[in-house]
Amino acid sequence: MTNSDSRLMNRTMAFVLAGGRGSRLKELTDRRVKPAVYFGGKTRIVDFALSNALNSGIRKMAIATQYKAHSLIRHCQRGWSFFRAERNEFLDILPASQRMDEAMWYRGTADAVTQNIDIVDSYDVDYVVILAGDHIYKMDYEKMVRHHVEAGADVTIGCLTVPREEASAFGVMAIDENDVITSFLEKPKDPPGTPDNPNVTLASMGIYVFRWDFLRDLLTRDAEDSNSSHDFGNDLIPDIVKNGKAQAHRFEKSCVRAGPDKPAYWRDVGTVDAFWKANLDLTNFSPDLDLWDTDWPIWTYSESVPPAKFIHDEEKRRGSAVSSLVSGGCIISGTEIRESLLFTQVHTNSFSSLDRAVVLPYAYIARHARLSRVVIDRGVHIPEGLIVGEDPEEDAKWFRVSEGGVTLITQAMLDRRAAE
Ligand code: ADQ
Ligand code: ADP
Repeated sequence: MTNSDSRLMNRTMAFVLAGGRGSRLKELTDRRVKPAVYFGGKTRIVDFALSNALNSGIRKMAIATQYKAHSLIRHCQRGWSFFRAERNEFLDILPASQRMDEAMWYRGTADAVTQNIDIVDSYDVDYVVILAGDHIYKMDYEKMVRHHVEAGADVTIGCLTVPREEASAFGVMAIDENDVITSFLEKPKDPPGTPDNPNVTLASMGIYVFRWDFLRDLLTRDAEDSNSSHDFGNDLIPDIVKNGKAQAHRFEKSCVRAGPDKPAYWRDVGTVDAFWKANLDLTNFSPDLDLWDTDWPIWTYSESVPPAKFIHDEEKRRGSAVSSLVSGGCIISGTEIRESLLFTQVHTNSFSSLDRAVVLPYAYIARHARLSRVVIDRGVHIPEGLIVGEDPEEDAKWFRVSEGGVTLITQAMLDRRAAE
């Protein structure tokens, strides 16, 4: 490796797009944007992209925010403030602050970069990795940037194979024998299969590597184009595929696996069902996402809290958790918990039970509650004796029951129920 090679990551920045709501998460994104949604007991979704960048050796990052950004901004300020400007390290939070035009929000994902061209210029980098802040995965972006440099591409796009029936939510591509992209369709209604398997499609992960000077020119031209929606997937990527060289980078090449026999793990926890399942998968004997791996840690803002406490006495209280993750600060007082994930500072009470429950921070569960297949929002106060997960019709009267039969409970729903 030459000296300049070893400094590749010093010349690279990560630009994280975190402005879109994530409306399929329903009431979980009423008050916070999808990247700020909690995941995995201690972390939030955005921590995965940011940690990947940090673990890949990137020390210059920007995060573009827009919709309901307060909790995301607060999280980044508290948890990601260890960068040192004097060492030329940054995490800049870039709210759509109408810097270019008083009435202008970010019009699309590309516009979120365009409106900050001067800030990216000030970083003085050669390469930009564009990331979405809303997926759960572990990936070494350095390998992808190297692939981009070696291929001499205009853009390199992270991609993975997805079942064909799920592919209309993605940009899908066809490639040649060198993985150069020959066609690209953004969210096609009827996605094509791959040549060797009609049931799967090669999909864009929404991760792009560009040379900054190339992207800068492209964005400047796009900003002037009144026919453009100023979006990477709709406008910029199809244009490069047609007129330049777009390289596909397969996720398998740079994913960080939980073990040698483990699959390449990537999840879009974009629906209540997917969110619930991906969280509970962590309670498996040997999960496909390894949060304990000290070689590729997921960094976050962590509250200083005491250890989880379990209260159990043989007479009346049976406080226990099996096949579960229980975070710091929890008090499990006489509650039986199985296959569940409890975030920080959850307090549960006697004679209650939780089964396959995802419980966000600061939730309180009173006595005699019986909850199964639920997602409980932050700070929710579950009243005494509430039973959920046994009568879908009754649950659907008050709460949000997903297609997969998972019940989402928020405080607003409980308040409505109490007022009846
Ligand atoms: P989508 O999944 O539709 O497609 P998109 O809505 O473009 O994703 O959002 C990508 C990221 O940008 C998200 O993290 C979102 O929060 C953020 N974002 C959206 N609008 C924004 C705005 N105006 N300002 C700032 N940030 C914004 C994209 C690609 C597909 C690809 C999928 C992979 O277009 O080709 O397959 O991602 O998930
Ligand atoms: P119950 O389960 O009968 O509803 P509580 O949960 O109110 O009872 O209290 C049970 C026990 O939990 C208490 O005796 C105490 O030891 C512990 N506990 C309750 N609140 C706290 C707290 N804020 N900090 C530490 N321990 C607590």
